[in-house]
Amino acid sequence: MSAISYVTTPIYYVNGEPHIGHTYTTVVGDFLTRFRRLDGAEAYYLTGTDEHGEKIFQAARAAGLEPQAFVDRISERFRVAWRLLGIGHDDFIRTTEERHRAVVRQILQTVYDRGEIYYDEYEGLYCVGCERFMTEKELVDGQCSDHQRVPEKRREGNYFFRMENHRDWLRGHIQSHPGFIRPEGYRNEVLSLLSEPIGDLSISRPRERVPWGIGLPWDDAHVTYVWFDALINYVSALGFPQGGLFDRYWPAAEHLIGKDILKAHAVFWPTMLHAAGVPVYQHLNVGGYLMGPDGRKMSKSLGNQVEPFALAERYGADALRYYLLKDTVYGQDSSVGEKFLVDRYNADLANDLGNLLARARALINRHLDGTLPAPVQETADQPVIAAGEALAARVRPLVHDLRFSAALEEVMQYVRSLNRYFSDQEPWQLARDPARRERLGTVLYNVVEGLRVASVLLEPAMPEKCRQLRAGLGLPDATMAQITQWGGAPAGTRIPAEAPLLFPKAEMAAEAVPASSPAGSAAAAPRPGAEPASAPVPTATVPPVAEPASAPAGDEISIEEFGRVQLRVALVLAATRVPKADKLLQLTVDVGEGAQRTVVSGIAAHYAPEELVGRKVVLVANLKPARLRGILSAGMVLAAIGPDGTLKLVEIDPQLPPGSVVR
Ligand code: ME8
Repeated sequence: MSAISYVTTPIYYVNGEPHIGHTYTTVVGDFLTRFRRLDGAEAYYLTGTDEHGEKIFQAARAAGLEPQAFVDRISERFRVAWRLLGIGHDDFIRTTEERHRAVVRQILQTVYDRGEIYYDEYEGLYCVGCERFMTEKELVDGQCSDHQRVPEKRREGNYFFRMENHRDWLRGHIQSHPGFIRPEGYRNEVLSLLSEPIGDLSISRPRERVPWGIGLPWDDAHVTYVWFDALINYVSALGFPQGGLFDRYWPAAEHLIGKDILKAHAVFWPTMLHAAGVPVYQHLNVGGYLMGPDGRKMSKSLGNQVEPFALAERYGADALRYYLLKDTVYGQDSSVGEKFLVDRYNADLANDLGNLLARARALINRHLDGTLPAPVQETADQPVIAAGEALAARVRPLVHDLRFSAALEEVMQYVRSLNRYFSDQEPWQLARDPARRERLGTVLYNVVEGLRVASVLLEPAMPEKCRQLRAGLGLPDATMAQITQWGGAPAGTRIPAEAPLLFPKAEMAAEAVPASSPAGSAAAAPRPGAEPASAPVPTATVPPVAEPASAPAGDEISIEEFGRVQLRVALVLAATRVPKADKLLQLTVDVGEGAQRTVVSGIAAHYAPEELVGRKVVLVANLKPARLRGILSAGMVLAAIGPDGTLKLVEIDPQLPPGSVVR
């Protein structure tokens, strides 16, 4: 593998909110970049927003805003979205930035000076959704199939790029570089497209019709066609043509796109580069489409949209990332939905991974003084050890071949083999026999080391959770080079006595995540009237930037009155049902007072007792004790009531120690 990696996503249009399709491509890019970086590569990851053109101009007008104010607002939503999902891009480019505009003008001038651009009158069918002229052949029943609308007939004076002149060269290049466009089906699609004339490309729009764009350097009455402008982001972000980033990363360029923009990336972009005398990219990786849970194209009218930020809020960003990578085959279309996510989460993350971690931690803390012992391996340990050592070697080529789901499945199979080892060796039995202490230590060491190995290979998919997994074992972060030798977890490591439950079992929400639901907190809920009714921008799906707080409702209390309520972080140590009481659970909690407290809580219809152990909740600690069904309850656990009456515990950052004051 090349030691340099430069991965890009499409720059997304800012005429609407970030959605699951954008999320998917951006998560794939983040995964690829993190994987390579862990594997020793010097990796650079670029994303951004596409902000010029007719479509954006129309959307700004409909929102009643100046184009710049409009694009500033939506572009920021994308930044916030990627922060929420743990995307670690190195740069975020916007086409309205001067650093980009200058490079677009420079490339246009070069191509113009080389005689590759001419002026002509043109009549054709234009789809504003695609922002391009369509050929009759591309239409289905006279409509653009991507946007389900009849393109407009347009006649206007445009500048044209002599794209057709580069067709033979491009065909030759694709034929002699098998990995240029992948997976292969898309390569064949492009070769077939290139087997007939592709014509020249209109690269300008009259400013009087589209005032929102980059003026042509030689004729300011025309602005640059949005695709010619947007594609250049991949080099302008690297500071083209000056050395530095461009020289380092461009030779390794690898674009990730969805199949909807194949032609622009596989035909327009390489011919543009060729005409400008710039080497072309290394790879074009084409992803399939995510469909609704019903297998149909997602649309507002069908109500089958999947809202990524509501899902991330409910199940965690890493769970969503993992699910998108694991349950799709890159390059092919896949159905996605909340139910599928919950099933995948419970099977792989809560059961296979989280459970094993919790069990190993509990045994080490209970029987080995919370210290990882040195192993003394036996023959029975060989399968797990040997498989661990070989794992990275199996996963690497799968990632290289864009088979992300298969790569993650390899790691999960290994986690399952660790689970089998754990149950075969029965460490809880070994713990009963003082003479078998060494054997107990070895089995638990191997499970911990195996979890460490898995955590490094899963980290590109779940960066935050994998770090937490290692923290729960007292282990530092590691690279792939540090897992190839068995035994990297140092004997003598102290295992923290407390750690949050990594993947508490998930239940499908009573109601599916509603379309256009806010990204979580009540503060992010769309406020009536916040957006002009006619705006094509859907209601907030990412928390709007700087929402003002809403006015207090109902009776007011003073800060002093509120101060009398003592709220404390409580760790649930045990939970049981209260006999003959459907609604009540008896909880044993640690509120950092030395002694434990008993609290009776009316949440039995909403939580199973075993789900609660290990969670940190908020307790009203100075509530007058009350006797419920004969049990003295010393405090009250806070929960929120959902619209349908379901109760959800108010949980708190698991890093906080029991007894922490909440105010
Ligand atoms: O096309 N499933 O921006 P865009 C999977 N600005 N991926 C999807 C998807 C779906 N249902 N819907 C969208 C543009 N995508 C241009 C790009 S690049 C120089 C300019 C993803 O906001 C997929 O990656 O319409 C697709 O290519 C991209 O979003 C289109 O985003």
